[in-house]
Amino acid sequence: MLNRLYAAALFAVSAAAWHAAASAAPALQNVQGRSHQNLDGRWHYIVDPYETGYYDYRRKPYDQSDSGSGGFYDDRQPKDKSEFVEYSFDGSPTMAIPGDWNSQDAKLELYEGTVWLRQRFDAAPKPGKRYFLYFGAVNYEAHVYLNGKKLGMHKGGFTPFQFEVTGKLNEGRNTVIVKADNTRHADEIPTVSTDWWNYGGITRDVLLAEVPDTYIADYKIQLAKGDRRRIEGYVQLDGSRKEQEITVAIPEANVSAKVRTDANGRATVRIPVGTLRYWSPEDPKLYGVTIASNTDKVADRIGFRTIETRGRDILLNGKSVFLRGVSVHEENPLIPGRLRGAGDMRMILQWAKDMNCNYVRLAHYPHSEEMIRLADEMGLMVWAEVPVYWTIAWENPATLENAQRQLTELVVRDKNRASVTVWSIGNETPVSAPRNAFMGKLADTVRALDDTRLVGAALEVHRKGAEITVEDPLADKLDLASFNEYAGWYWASNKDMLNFHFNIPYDKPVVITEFGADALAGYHGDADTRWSEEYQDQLYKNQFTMLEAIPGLRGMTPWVLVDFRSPRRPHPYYQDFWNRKGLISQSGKPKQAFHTLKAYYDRKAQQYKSK
Ligand code: GCB
Repeated sequence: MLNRLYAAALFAVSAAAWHAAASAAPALQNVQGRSHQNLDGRWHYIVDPYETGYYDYRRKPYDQSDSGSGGFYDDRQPKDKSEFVEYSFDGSPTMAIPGDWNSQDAKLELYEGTVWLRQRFDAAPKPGKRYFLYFGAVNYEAHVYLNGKKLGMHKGGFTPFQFEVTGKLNEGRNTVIVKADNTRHADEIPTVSTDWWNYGGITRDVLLAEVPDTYIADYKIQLAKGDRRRIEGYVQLDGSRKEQEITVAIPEANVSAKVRTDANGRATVRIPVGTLRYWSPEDPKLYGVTIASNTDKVADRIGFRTIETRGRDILLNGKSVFLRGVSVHEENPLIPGRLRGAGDMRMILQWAKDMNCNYVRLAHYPHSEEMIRLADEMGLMVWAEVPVYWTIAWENPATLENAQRQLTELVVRDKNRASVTVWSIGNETPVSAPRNAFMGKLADTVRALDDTRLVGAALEVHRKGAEITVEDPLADKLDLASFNEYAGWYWASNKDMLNFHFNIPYDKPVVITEFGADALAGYHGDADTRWSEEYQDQLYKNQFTMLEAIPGLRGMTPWVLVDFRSPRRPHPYYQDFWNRKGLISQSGKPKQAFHTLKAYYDRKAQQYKSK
């Protein structure tokens, strides 16, 4: 039901396309703010490289045939000593969920394939309530079964999804089984080639959410585009009582407004407001907001700010701002694996703040909702991105639909977060007619979903003799002239990079989405010694010299905050399967360039304060 609602409202992704890549519905807004039961904890798992638990020996999926049992989702126990069952979750090892499998079992470190995971929980479903089984993220393809019956599937490793399980829950014990498969495919999003670890499994929370029969499925409460005196958005109900009066209240701002939902359960929200304490990195003010219908009520903490461009300026709440940023992967260098909770996330974001950052690029895929909420709270603007990375299957319509759906799931989830200032539609996608068409559609999709943020993409540079430029028709569809450039590392070196200069032919704010150099922490040499801290440090200094000469320079997110694991980085001494472009080492120690970037950002902060 909700699925169809979204498909209708979200125009760009047809219902059929949504079903092709996912039978799951887009997730409930603010799931943590609802009554829920947490299904995290230790889940039993079975590694299934040949997918024996999914296909019969004629390679027919058990869950699509009547051929009976065999599928691991049955969680079968032999009824007597003569029954033949070849698997068992009982007695199989357990892993912590949320958590990637690669870091929890040595034999899974580089594993790409299927793992079955089982959790049991007790439920006491109440009449008049609806229930949703919610997954924060499963990488990459998830098939979900409840009490032996398939609920559906979802593709995409970084966005939430849910299944309605009203009427499907047992009173008492229930069993949820997930077939998670992180195999890379050329026509998926991302594609086979990336520069990060392909962590598999259930990497974010699993919840059983309980809502009333007619409930607040979604809402957007934000300042209108470019207008600090008006809150604009919508409330969407789902259920049998579609037409209701809704109260949107922000007590601290003396706001209490009533709107009525229509026959589709939708109400447009337009509320004039007085001067608010606008959210900014210096004052990350969040207001308590409640949305109440006759049947449901949900509370959130929301910041209000505007973000716009004017010519080459970026304006936050109408004031010129410089994006003092850094790029971040969702990985903990200290405890292997994906970030698992608020503690990990706070550590990473605090490291960025220690460099005097006011902005982070959460590369190259949607980070968790918790991370974005922390950025809201800690005062960091966010560039949020989908994993449309390098060369994907531009001409495959299913790949486009998948990218649109992942982008939609990201925007649906994070549209109420003040910290999100830029939606990024991809990274280093090479110019060609099919790619331009594909990326153009993604830009249209994101603009139609949300017009209150900037739209960016990490473009590539082109060199013409000593000139570094960007020649990309996609730039016309973006708000920022944003690009990656590896002067001094992948081309040129500290010795000669200053012979190059930038010529950026767009009347837009220039934001450098990446530059950087690898440095093995503790390895010292002179500024010409590759892999040394001195090389990286000098490269940053040279970059500042070059970048400061760009008239529209308004920000940067050097690559990258912390060393991160990558299978494409095999050098035995310098890399050892780590990308060493971190400003902080794998053990959490700042490298020289960390201090250099901090000093530069301190100057920038002063410069913009006096504007
Ligand atoms: C890039 C990519 C990033 C890589 C980085 C590198 O351009 O966007 O994902 O990790 O370069 O280190 O080469």
